[in-house]
Amino acid sequence: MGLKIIHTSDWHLGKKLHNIGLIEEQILFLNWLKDTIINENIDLLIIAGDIFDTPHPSAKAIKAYFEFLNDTTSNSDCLIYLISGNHDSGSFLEAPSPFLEIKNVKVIGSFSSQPSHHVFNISTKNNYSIGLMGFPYFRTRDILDIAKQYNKPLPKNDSQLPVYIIETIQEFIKKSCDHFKKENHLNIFIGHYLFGKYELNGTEQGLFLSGVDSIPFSIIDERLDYLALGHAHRSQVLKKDPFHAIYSGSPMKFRFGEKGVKKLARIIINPEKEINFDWINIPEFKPIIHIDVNHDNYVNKIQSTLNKYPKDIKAAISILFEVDKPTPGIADKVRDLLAGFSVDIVKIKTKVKSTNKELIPLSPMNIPSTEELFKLFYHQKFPESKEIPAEILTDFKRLNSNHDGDPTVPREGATQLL
Ligand SMILES: [Mn+2]
Repeated sequence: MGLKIIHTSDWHLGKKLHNIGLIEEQILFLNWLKDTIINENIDLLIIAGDIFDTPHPSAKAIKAYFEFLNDTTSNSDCLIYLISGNHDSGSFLEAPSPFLEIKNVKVIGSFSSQPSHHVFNISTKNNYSIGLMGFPYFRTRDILDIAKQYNKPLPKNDSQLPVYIIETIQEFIKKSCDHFKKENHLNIFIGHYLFGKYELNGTEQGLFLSGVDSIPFSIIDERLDYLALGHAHRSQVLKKDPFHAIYSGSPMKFRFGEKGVKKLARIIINPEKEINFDWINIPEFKPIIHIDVNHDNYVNKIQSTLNKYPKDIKAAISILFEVDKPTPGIADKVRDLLAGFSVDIVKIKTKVKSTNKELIPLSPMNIPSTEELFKLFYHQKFPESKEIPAEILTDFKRLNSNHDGDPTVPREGATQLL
């Protein structure tokens, strides 16, 4: 039998890719995760922060979250422990705790200076005892509060602050570990920070703790066996010995050009109490595809790229069209072509070959009108053309007048400006 744990993070429910909402695909992920937990008899699910993309998520995102928690715990014996990340509101996540705890869901949303607030010793149905330490995202002032409690005098100058902060975190983790039961088979730290040497995918905000941009592994208490980490969106093993330190990564791609397969981290403790770690690949519910094209290849390249994806999956598309000279109507041609596929068009941009000109010189004494600026910009971008094509200038004027008008009135008639 053994004991099975899944570790995930950075769901960012409710996130948008430019203007494209991703919640439908996020719900597909949640349903898949629920089925995986039920089918694989997972005993414990850990979510290491950034559940939502914003502190006050949409009703649709909140509903998806609660439905997942309810459906999963109603159809399995899985316990769920989660912490808040820097995108979450800790108090918002904690508010429904009286109901969530009935369903075996424990939220550690706020950072407390009391170690006991962060530590849980649990027994699973098959008699494994697990220690869990949940450290939600914290700010420098949270650590300074702890230092004050320990009567640690503040350093004399700011340059010593990073070491002071790190030492305080070390002491706090040590005191928290004192609350673990000795007979625990496994002690897990759940955190949402940058640790050790990590690789970012670019969608995370850097965390800077007064000059400390990452927490070194040297301060990790020897009683911890597994660091279930969130914040970096790329799945990665940072350390395997003497403890595991793993970023599960986000369950779906949020950026064009992001490579690799998205994963869940899985920990299995076998009946001999040995700890094993592996990955579970997550299906791609929303391909995020960027295609570079030109006049000669755009039809073939777009069709052959999109034909590789299953028809029932709605990909998000970005197209960069390289042209020799300004060509009105290209975006419409690309749109017509894409109409044959089930895709969300995030952006279609054109780039004129080899224009590498300097910025428009402007002086604060001589600020041109928006239309003059547009003409300057156009001539800089397309130096070979003498005049702006009438069609483009008309579109620009229409857009510009709409923009200057009432912003609540829908803009009509303007075709896509390239
Ligand atoms: Mn984060």
